[in-house]
Amino acid sequence: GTLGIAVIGTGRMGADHVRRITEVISGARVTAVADLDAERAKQLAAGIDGCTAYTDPSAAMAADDVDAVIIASPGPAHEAALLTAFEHDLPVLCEKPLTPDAASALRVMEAEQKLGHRRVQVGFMRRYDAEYLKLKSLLDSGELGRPLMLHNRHRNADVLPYFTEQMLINDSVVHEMDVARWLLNQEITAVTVMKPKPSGNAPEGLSDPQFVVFETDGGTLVDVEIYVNCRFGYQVQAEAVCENGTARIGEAHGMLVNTAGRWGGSVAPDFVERFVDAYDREVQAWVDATLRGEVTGPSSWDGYAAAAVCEAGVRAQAEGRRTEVRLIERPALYR
Ligand code: ISE
Repeated sequence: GTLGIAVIGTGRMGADHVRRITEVISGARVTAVADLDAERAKQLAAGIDGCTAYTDPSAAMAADDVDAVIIASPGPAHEAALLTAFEHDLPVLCEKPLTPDAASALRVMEAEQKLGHRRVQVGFMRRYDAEYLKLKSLLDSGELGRPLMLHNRHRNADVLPYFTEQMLINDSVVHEMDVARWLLNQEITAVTVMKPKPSGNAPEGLSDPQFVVFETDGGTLVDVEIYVNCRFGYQVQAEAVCENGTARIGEAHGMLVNTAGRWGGSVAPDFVERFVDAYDREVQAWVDATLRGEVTGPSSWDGYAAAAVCEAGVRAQAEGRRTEVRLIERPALYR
């Protein structure tokens, strides 16, 4: 059959998921959109056959033609939307972060465990990016030996004026937290944040770029250069340094042009373009799993672990010192 999906939040990400489900993904259609901005929701719904606009996410999730939910509202609104989805026992693809802090993520995990089965896939879409998948299978093969260090560079051309220091961690570096855990099959045990003299591109009060270091329970050292006003484009790169070799992704992308004594390629302008295939693969995988009655990909545990590391990261950033991460015992449902 065809999955009827409610998309909660019709901002940049939500609207792009509506486009993706309508134009790219097979096996699903958008039957509901919900946003506090009634006008924006109505506009979006108007362009889709059989789609109803709501302002209240609970009303959208209660609708008969809704079989599954994508939560793409701002992070602080995720907990309420997730608990409502659980009330209707609906499968959920929840955009990162699952929730912005460990305590709320724990409440979500508690509620999901009460259902007795997983319901959540978290939107850590880099796990569906072709290059990250290649890197993961190379590391998993053991061909290069044990990973010693993982270098990451995460650059945005620019960010919206309301972007805060905390969002550097919670909204941006959160991806490297998940990618490090996933690539290495290790948990992050401590975070340190260092800050160079801010770029002249950074708005007043935003220390940008920053250098974040994770220690892990497997002894691998992970570093992240986060620079969200680099101006030249959106660039995400990673390099694993192992005992017997290294592997690097995020280098040249697409076409290489030679002309008039010059050669070069282009840099994506933003994450929607750079990771378009990863988002498509992530949502298609979620729809296919849901149609099979399964839940796959990053779980609420992964969302909780990232939230706990984010909390430690924001503390390390504010206090300027190494901050340890404490996780609860991993519940059976997520092993
Ligand atoms: C944004 O929310 C994302 O998820 C992007 O992947 C990240 O690069 C960007 O910095 C975030 O603001």
